[in-house]
Amino acid sequence: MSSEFDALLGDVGVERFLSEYWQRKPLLIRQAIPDYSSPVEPDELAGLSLEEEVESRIIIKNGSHPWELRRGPFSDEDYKQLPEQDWTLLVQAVDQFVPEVAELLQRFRFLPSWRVDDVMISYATPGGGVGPHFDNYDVFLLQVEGKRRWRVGQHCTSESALQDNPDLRILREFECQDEWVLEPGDMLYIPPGIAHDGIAETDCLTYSIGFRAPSHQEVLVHFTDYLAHQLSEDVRYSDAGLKQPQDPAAIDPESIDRLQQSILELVQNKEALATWFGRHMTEAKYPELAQNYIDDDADLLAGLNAGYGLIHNPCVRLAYRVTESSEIELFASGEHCRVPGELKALVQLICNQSYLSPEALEQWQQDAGAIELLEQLLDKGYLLLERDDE
Ligand SMILES: [Mn+2]
Repeated sequence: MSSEFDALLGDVGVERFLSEYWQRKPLLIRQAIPDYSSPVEPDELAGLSLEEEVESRIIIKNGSHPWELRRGPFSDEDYKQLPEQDWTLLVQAVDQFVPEVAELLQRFRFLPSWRVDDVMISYATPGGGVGPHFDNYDVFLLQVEGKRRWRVGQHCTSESALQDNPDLRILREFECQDEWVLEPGDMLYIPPGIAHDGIAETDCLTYSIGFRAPSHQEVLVHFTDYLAHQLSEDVRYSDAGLKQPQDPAAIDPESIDRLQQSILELVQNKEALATWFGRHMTEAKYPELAQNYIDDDADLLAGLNAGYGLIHNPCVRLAYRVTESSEIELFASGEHCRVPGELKALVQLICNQSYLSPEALEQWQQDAGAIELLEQLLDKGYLLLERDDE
């Protein structure tokens, strides 16, 4: 089966990428996106790192100590004091600040969009890098400007020995298994747990398209917390029919069985699990930022009539699911709402299209439920009125 996304993956294509490489092994794709021109120039990236709400770091290979980490926001003065080379600037979640960068994510829609974490952009001077390390997330490293040498190494776990560095998780050992020099347009996929090390050969700009996966620890803690909030205080441990214990001080296996039975019944609630998961996976990275976009005067119908469409708030993640009773649960920024199954096509449009034109929405304008849903999303600032040409 061919897919519109095949070109991004070179000769491998989507189907083979998913069966052989995704979460399994690295893949180098030469000219994955030829002629990609960065919507953000290095000086604009540095400009972003001066902003309070932007998460940025500078790593200097031989600073006050090896691999010195400095955290933003930075000042012009900070930049003046940097050495000639051997340093890198990393700016997190640029997709949330620059919609043209978010556009890049459209090319990765052969993967669940709720798995996307962010697009981090790094600028490096020759010799710059963050040291050999591994991540728990899948990442696609797109070389956008200049050249960077990437080496990939062994499989790592939380047991892997790290260097004695207060700030960065740099591996003590690196067993190089492959290495390539990436040029503009080339892309390298690295699965979780694979050691990698990228060193700039020239001034260079690299985009990291990162995917997130919750740890089991996170799932257990947050799902049970969500479940617990829905339970009333009067459902509790019960031992009606208790036999007189042989030793009143002993916790007997039957008591543990009762307890385990009630826990299993609680966590087996698949609908609650699905709702929690949708909320969790759409939680905003920077919830405060999303608020900045709210326009209290926005009027949906007037906007549509005036030729405005709707775009996603760049800080908001959206997803949906079909419930057991065939209703639709729409998730946005860690919240959810339920709408009738008839609105499925609208919800799909909302979640998948980065721009909803007035024409695309025309058929929904007579549907009170549809209008109510869109107005709700507009009021919350999850969708924004915008003209196509803006
Ligand atoms: Mn990495």
